[in-house]
Amino acid sequence: MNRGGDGPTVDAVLIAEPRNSEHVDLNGFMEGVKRRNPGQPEFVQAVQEVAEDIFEFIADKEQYHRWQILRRIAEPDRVVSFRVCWEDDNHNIRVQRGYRVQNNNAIGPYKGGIRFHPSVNESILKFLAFEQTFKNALTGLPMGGGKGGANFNPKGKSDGEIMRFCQSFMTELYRHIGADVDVPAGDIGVGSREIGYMFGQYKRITNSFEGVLTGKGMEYGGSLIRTEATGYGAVYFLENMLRTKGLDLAGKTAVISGSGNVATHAAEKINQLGGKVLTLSDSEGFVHDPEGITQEKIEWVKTHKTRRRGRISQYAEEYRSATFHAGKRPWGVPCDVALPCATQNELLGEDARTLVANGCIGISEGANMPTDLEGVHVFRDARILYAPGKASNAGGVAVSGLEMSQNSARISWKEDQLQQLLRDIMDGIHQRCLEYGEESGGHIDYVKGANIAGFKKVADAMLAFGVV
Ligand code: NDP
Ligand code: 2IT
Repeated sequence: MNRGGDGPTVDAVLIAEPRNSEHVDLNGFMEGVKRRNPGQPEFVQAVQEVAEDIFEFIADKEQYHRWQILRRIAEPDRVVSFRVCWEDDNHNIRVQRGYRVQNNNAIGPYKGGIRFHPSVNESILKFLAFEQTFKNALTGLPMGGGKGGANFNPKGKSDGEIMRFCQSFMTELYRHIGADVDVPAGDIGVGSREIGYMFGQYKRITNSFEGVLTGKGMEYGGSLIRTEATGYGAVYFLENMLRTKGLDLAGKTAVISGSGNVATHAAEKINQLGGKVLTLSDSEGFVHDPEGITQEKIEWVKTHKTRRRGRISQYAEEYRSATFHAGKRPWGVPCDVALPCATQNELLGEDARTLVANGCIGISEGANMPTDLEGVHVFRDARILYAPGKASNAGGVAVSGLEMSQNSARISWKEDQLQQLLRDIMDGIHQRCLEYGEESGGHIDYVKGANIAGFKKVADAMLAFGVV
């Protein structure tokens, strides 16, 4: 390790006697992470992806070693797990496991979504809360990182069942959150309906009306464009990346996975900017529409898939130009740009190689960690435009941050103001990635840029606090 360079003064004693030997190199550090987090592969993967860049960055910056900063960010402040009981429509008593992972609040209250999906476990929520810490720092807004959820499957549940589950979940969660403590929002399986039920229960239990959740309805403190912000932001980020090569989205073909909140709004913005969307997907397969998934078709998807909880396969029955590919992901469809917007590890190494071989020039992740570690290395090695979710999908949490500001000030900003702020924030994130990600020959490694810029802000705040 190079301990010289232009970093701050080096502690000579520390050089002679490293006190934390496992922090000396990346491999030793990762061995420790694996040992302390058995059976948590998603969490280990997220830490590895960040640590690969951070170890290079801190090689000559002794203070980050001395104060064990990465080690501390990779250990959540707390993981709360709790029982959630509810009664289904047939009067069966059901028991789910709920969580809130509060990863780090060095730069602001914990902030991050709530996920309801049968796959939810501690590993997945710890990875999401860890990623959120860097993402939120990148927005430039004062938000720490957290994530929560439950292994509850909302599919096929009645409205009454959803309400009772949300109320029971909040009956425990309320004691761990607060407008200045931890502010949850939506994620997979949690949209404005679920936020409404949870907000109602929080208000009822605490007898206080405060900005404790974001993604609220407009009638009770929500923000305009929060619904659209993640998908729109991911496309703005892609536009910024293309611009560095003198390109834009006009006439470009896009492959998108998912068909929920993020995917449909990303598709909408691609259309608005003159691109053509070829695919959408869900957990059962993908639809390929060579004529393009136009705005009218996106509206149909929003109504059928999101609001009526239908399946994407029905799209191919409605629009004869489309074909449905059961059990498959869309990465084999040749395209100019790709936006994975469904879930973690949905784009593997071989998918990444296929995309690159087919001439794809830009990837903007709408989902969190959709690309596995091998895929990340394929994209980075190919030196194509590749934005990790912590940079490109930050538009959603950014507008959540703006919702918090509006709630604190008890005002509502207009749509054009918010649209401009979202644009500005995405531009700012892009700029921060350039600052730390620009390599020789002008290539920009956005993974490195995002990891280092996010880390530096949180790390410097932690240095100011000492050992806490
Ligand atoms: P939604 O619940 O609205 O939609 C999720 C979509 O992803 C659905 O099409 C769903 O298909 C699909 N999906 C979910 N799990 C799986 C799985 N295990 N395998 C295959 N497909 C799956 O969620 P969002 O659109 O809000 O979230 C999508 C991604 O974006 C997530 O990674 C989330 O963390 C991330 N994100 C969301 C933000 C937001 O503001 N909502 C902000 C930043 C990131 P099916 O219906 O079959 O389950
Ligand atoms: O992953 C994410 O950034 C989100 N699900 C949004 C979090 C938020 O607090 O708006």
